[in-house]
Amino acid sequence: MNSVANADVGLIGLAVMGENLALNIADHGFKVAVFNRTQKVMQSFIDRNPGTPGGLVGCANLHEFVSALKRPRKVIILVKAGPAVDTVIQELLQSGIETEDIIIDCGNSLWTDTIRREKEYSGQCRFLGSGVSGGELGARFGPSLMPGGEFHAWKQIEPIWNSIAAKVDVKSGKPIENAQPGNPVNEGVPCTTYIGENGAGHYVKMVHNAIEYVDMQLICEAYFLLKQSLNLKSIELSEIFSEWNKGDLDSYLIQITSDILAQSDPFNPEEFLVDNLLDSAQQKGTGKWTSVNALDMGMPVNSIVEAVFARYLSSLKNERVEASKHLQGPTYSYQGNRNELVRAVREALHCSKICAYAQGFQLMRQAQVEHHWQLDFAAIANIWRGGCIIRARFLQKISEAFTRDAKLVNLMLDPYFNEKIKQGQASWRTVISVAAQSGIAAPAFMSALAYYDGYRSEFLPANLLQGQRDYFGAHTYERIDKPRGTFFHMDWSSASREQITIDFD
Ligand code: NBP
Repeated sequence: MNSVANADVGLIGLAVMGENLALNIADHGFKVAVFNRTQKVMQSFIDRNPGTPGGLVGCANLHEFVSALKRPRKVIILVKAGPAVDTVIQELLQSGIETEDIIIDCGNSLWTDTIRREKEYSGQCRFLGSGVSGGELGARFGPSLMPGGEFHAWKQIEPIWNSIAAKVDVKSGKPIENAQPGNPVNEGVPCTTYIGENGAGHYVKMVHNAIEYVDMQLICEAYFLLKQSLNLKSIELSEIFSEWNKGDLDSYLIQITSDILAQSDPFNPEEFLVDNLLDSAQQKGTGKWTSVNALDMGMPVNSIVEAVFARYLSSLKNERVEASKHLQGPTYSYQGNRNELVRAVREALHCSKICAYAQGFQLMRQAQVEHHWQLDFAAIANIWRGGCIIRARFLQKISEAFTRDAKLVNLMLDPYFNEKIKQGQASWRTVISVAAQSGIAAPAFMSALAYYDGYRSEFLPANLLQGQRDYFGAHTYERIDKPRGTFFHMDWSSASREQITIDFD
């Protein structure tokens, strides 16, 4: 039993993320009190980790845990997102947590839950929601941290967040990745910043995850297109991705893709592991939440939604196996130059990726209006440069774009990205045509191009759509030669077909 209140911070939930984050914090010299519902998990954690620089204090119950913390107490919760978070908060409030104490939910909570919790627990504690990205390794050696909530509460945890976050090099913006247990990275710019009030941190983390979905799906489509069209072996594909990682596409996801593709199968060492993995993907919900939110707000995040659907379609494995016996595809097979297709797929990947990020940032722009947040998009891109799964050279360019113009309406309109799409779009279209002719599904590539072509079109066929809606449902229409907000209806059923102006007042 620990009776001295000398721990700098407390952490509840010692599964993968909690365990690693606690060690990261302790490595930076902070004393961490830890608690886990299942006691033997906590005890095993303490036993396995003696002598961390800051020190760990194992607590047998929440009263002991709360008593171990310096005031104002700072408690990180890293339990399964959902009802467990409320259970833990309620238990903390019954165990001595006071008004000035700060509870930080670092799980993948739905941002609307964070907004609700901030209100619900107001006056009982100060509540923050912080996105944590980077998985297990990020938590251990430097994640990207996206905190939201009451600003003064954030200032209290800022020194810890700055210490434990991933760091990027001041000049190049590249992640500094040489942390070791007990020897963390301390120099460089921390990948964390105050995001905004109430649920802003969790919202931005959710969009980060959704962009991650598209990034992964695009890479998978690039892999599959090259594999199918050129009949390449996994090791050849690994070399291609490794080469791509030296240019504009330099990123953690491209790097791990190359590594995965080079891995031999432990069961069959003559074969590659990836060729023996089931083509059925799961998901945990952040991509779906983003898609639902985008639909609610009326924002066209085509590629994000397609990336979620692609996982759903992949999971219909049995149906697909059956359908493959009945549904005919084309007989076309690519006969062109190998290197040209490799180059074109790289361009297609780059252009589609620009569209995916454009959609994510466009969505956040709309969300800040709805929720009265003031999001700093350059800062958000900055903190995604290191620690998180989507870390990439590309993020530096996004940061520069929003630094040039903080009010940039769409990333594709930034001169740098505009030029990149201009350079790559012929190849992008070629790749999509190869995919379509070959019968290879490439939903993220295709939806990204549709987004690009739709967004850059002064005219879309929604004029006809207005006519159709008015014809069958008297939904009215606006005209190009009248001010916006002036509505008309055609009396389609009568012989005279008179047009009347509708006054909605
Ligand atoms: P899990 O999401 O698997 O949650 C397991 C932890 O929650 C255990 O410590 C468990 O305690 C505790 N817990 C549960 Br379940 N119900 C509880 C309750 N009612 N009261 C107290 N504790 C309870 O752990 P994780 O994968 O480490 O993720 C933690 C959070 O971080 C999640 O929100 C996750 O979405 C998020 N996240 C995860 C990753 C990742 O890569 N895994 C990345 C980024 C964010 P027990 O030991 O007693 O069962």
